[in-house]
Amino acid sequence: MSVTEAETVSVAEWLFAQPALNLSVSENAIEWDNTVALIELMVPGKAEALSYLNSNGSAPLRYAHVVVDHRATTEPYLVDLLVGPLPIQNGTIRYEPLTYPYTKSAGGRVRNLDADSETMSAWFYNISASIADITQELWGGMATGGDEDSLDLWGIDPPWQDDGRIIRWTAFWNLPTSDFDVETLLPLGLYFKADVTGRDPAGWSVEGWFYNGIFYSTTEELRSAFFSPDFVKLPPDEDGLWIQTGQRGPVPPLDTAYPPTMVAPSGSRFFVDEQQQYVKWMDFEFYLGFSRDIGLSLHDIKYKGQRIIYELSLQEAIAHYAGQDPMQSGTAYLDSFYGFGPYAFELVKGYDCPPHATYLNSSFYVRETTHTHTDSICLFEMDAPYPMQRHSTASYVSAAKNVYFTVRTVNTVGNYDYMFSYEFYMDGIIDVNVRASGYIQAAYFANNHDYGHQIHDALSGSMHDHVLNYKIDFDVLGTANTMIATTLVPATETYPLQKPTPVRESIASEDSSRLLWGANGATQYTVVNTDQPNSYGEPRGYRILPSLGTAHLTVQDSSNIVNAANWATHDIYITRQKDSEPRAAHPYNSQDVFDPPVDFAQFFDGRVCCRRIWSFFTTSHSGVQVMPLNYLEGDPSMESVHQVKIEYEAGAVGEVETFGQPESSCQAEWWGYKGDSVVRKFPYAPGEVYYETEDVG
Ligand SMILES: *[C@@H]1O[C@H](CO)[C@@H](O)[C@H](O)[C@H]1NC(C)=O
Ligand SMILES: *[C@@H]1O[C@H](CO)[C@@H](O)[C@H](O)[C@H]1NC(C)=O
Ligand SMILES: *[C@@H]1O[C@H](CO)[C@@H](O)[C@H](O)[C@H]1NC(C)=O
Ligand SMILES: *[C@@H]1O[C@H](CO)[C@@H](O)[C@H](O)[C@H]1NC(C)=O
Ligand SMILES: *[C@@H]1O[C@H](CO)[C@@H](O)[C@H](O)[C@H]1NC(C)=O
Ligand SMILES: [Cu+2]
Repeated sequence: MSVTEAETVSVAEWLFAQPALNLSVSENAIEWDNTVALIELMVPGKAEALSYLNSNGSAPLRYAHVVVDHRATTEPYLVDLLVGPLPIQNGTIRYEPLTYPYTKSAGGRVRNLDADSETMSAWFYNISASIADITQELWGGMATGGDEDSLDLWGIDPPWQDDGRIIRWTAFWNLPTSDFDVETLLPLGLYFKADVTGRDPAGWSVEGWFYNGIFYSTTEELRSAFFSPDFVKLPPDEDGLWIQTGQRGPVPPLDTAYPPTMVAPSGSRFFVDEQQQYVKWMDFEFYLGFSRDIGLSLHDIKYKGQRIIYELSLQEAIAHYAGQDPMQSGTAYLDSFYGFGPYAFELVKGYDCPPHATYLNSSFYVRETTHTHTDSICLFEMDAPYPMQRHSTASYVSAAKNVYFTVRTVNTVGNYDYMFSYEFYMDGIIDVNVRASGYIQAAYFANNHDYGHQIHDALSGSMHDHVLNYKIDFDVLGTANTMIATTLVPATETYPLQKPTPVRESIASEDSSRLLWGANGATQYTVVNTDQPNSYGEPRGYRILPSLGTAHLTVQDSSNIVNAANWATHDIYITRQKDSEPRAAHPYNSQDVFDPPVDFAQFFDGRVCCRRIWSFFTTSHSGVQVMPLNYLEGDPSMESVHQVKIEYEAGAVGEVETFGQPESSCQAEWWGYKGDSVVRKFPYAPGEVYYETEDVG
């Protein structure tokens, strides 16, 4: 799936030999040199790939996707290039701007607002150094960029981009005094606004300061207010035990005994081809992909030998903050800018994944090197703590195990750890869920009461949304899929009793395909293949539903992100599959929020949707499920040997059926099953306990 080591080496060599690119080696590069930011495999078009997968079509030509960080110019830009075909051969190899996947028409280019980050950082330190007397008096420290600093500076992301100006608000933070990564919990409540348009620091200017709800339009104004007798000084947030992890406080009863754990007595019951990145578990099989922008993705997911999903992948994650101060109200991280792939760190065995899990490595390209995160993807089976089905009667009880399979990776982007789990169930369900951990980015408490609860002496929990967007390219039994929305509505006209009537509607146009889950769970969204009915004539399909509470972005018409996250406004989007619309977002959308490389809103251009569709949905700290609907005939729980049927009568088990499951010391004991014990109360017979289970109706 990914580019091979030899391909990466040859592409890099060839790029460095192209005079027009004028590349410098990253290690020695300064802010005015061009560098290679990325070399990855270009994912081939779907039509080509399907022809290869389904018929005897030839393998799609391989191309590299390259990003060049073009800084040897007064208007620095990042440019996406297509390089190939691979392997490199004289005469055929060429590069061209990669433009077709993007809505922005700028030859694959987007401006780079971070080209001068080192100079800008030095310039910001000069500003904070100019008020060192104030920071000394407020917090006993300075931010100068030197080793003696106890304060740090960083600010909003993305910068404000109105009227062609680039405005950055920068905040003061206390540096941690321990080795704990707690800086995002140490805001100090002082901010400055700077116009940093262009590349020349001589043209940059401080536009004001903000402290305790008051805006000062110049440094002199801040200074004279600060040294006036009625200036209100607020306390700092400081590192301490209160934010450091580790055991403290009384140990709960029995906590030092080892907790229950799951074991795999027969070893792993799935197949992994590390070379092909191919996984097979029970009736599911698929391929894993991995990229800088989005980390892990799943491809060609088949169930019982037939493809149901061509691609299942994260598209983007946003963390949009809100608050009274300029840092909170100006922050809306678009995480693929930083990339998920580079932050898929090694997993903690027994904590991130159970002790019996299998691990895979992942790798990513950065600055002419390839880095490998060892054991950063885990795969494991779990026995759910509830059966798939059970039933009790007066003479027998039966139950079937609910064993499911998980592929997991954790990506720590800055202060946040996202745990991405893809779960596969024996009844055909696929559940995608995301959990978040790590340190929050908290707000300074002053005047933030309406936006969060106070959580420490000078700290406020910051109000923010996390919204994640996934692409599911459904291919249920082929590409001719239709999206059906079925809504239950109470009707009175044609029925003698008022009862809900399902109204079925197929989503025919992209104009009407931005959807919400619907009130009271009354709307069912289903992807069906009308050419593939089951034996009752019902089209076989998959239902899409939230598996935990989900939400779209609360903030409307955000001036921070403008058109950069138009994928976050609804719960589910249906669009026709097009090779020119492979992704809902682009890692550099934050660099030009008015005209980002991918403006997802432009995917909805009103053409009548043919019957090839794909869909997105958004979630927040939550999950989404796809579930077979009229897809299977019969009960998949009956296929597994991991069932039990215990026949019993009068307190004794007559027979235990285990359907050929292997003996194991881990197995529970069923011969003691008794059913109800009965004691007669009139006439009272406490010594004559007998066993009889019956329906007491
Ligand atoms: C090539 O890049 C260097 C900086 O690395 C720059 O000084 C030079 O002007 C560039 N040459 C061209 C032709 O753009
Ligand atoms: C596919 O191609 C292979 C090798 O060329 C050939 O042996 C096989 O019969 C072909 N199969 C079909 C279905 O055309
Ligand atoms: C391509 O051509 C150049 C110059 O003619 C030569 O130096 C180089 O070895 C050739 N590379 C390959 C892969 O054939
Ligand atoms: C920061 O201040 C120092 C000392 O005055 C000066 O030499 C340097 O150029 C300044 N840096 C920037 C980026 O303005
Ligand atoms: C992962 O990387 C480590 C260290 O390079 C290597 O020893 C191991 O074999 C790799 N594992 C797999 C599954 O490729
Ligand atoms: Cu959060």
